[in-house]
Formats: sequence, structure tokens, C-alpha cells
Amino acid sequence: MADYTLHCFLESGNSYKPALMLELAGADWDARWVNFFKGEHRSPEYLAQNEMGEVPLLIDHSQGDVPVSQSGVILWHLAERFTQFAADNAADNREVLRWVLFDNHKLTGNVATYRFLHKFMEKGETPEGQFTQGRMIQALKVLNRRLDGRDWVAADKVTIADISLCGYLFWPDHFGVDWADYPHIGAWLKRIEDLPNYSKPENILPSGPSGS
Ligand SMILES: N[C@@H](CCC(=O)N[C@@H](CS)C(=O)NCC(=O)O)C(=O)O
Repeated sequence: MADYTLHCFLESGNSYKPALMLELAGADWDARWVNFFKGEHRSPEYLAQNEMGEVPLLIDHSQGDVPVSQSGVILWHLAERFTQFAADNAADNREVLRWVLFDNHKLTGNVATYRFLHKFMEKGETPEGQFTQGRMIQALKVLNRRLDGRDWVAADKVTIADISLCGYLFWPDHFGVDWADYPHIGAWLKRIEDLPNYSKPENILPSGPSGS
């Protein structure tokens, strides 16, 4: 058995965050596809492992099959083992947490919602869609400014904050953004793609029961 099982699915940028981390770290892991669009995440079996009914969910077999959910917590948990992605001091650690929280609330919170409305529901033009798009643009501007003159978001090195923030950003066409308008984000995504072991979501997240 692999050290980790990640319950996940291809369309989920929240799943991509821990999947990318596992891949970058060279971890021994396998993916278990969640049939999200059929509501598997609300089944009693799934809720028994994560009562929040959210994907992703990591099972850490190396620590007695412990379930870990919330992508930020999963990344934090993995960084305790794969310390190359952890901050090296308390000040940087605070920055990591600050940016992971910003990601969950403001960046992913709006990018993922707008993407869902725009790409999957074709409701991007509704008032709700326009409101969410505006909030998304504000969050992208914050990140773009942060990356002006620095390589990584929270520290002098790549950390789980970068891995969290980039979760949805390799699909700019899904939420109608051109990185030419946010050049510091574009350059930072390229740096992430250049990391050893980098893999695109399509290559590591499953889109069906076979894991393919
Ligand atoms: N903050 C959570 C968000 C997870 C999340 O919302 N995942 C989506 C799939 S990408 C989900 O499971 N949604 C189900 C729901 O909101 O009921 C995390 O980072 O893990």
C-alpha cells in the first residue's frame, strides 16, 4: 500500500493542491477518484471520514490511516514530513499561514466559484457571476502585487503557500483571465512549472473510476 491515498477528482483545484505537493515531494501516493458530480462526497461512507463533505481528503497510511481534510491542513501536515516546503522560521511560518488563509477565503474562494458559474453553469453573466468575478479580480490583483519583485509568496523559497495559491491558476481560460494582465502571477506560475517533478492537473488527478 502507498503511504498516502488522496480522495480527489480532476476538476478540483482544491484536490490539485495536495496532489501537486505529493508529486513535487516525490511521495509514495495514490489517487482515489471521488464521483463528485454524482454526490459521492455526501454519501454516509464519505461523511464518516470527513463530516464537512468536501474534497480533497487525504488518508495518511504511514500514521495509522489518519484522515486529513481541508487542503490547507493537508499541505501543513505534508510539510511536517516534506520539510523542503515548510517555512524555516516563525516569521515566515506566519506568512505561510496568512497566505493560505487568503487563498482559501479570497482567491480560491472566488476563482473556484466564478469558474463554476462561468464554465460549468454558464451563469457568468448573471449578477451573482459578475459579483464573484469582481471579487476574483481583486484577489488576483493582490497576489500580482505581492509577487512584484519576489519569486515566492511567503518566503525566500517555494512553500505550501505557493502550492495552495496556484491550485486553480493553471486553468486561466476556465475563468476568463489572461496572465498578460497579471504578469507577476504569470512569471510565478512558470517558476512553479519549472520545479523538479512538476505535473499538470491532467496528469495526476483522476477523471474516472479507473484512476485515469
Ligand atoms: N476549503 C476547502 C474547500 C474544499 C472544497 O470546497 N472542495 C469542493 C470540491 S473542489 C467541495 O468538496 N465542495 C462540496 C461542497 O461545497 O459541498 C479546502 O481547501 O479543502
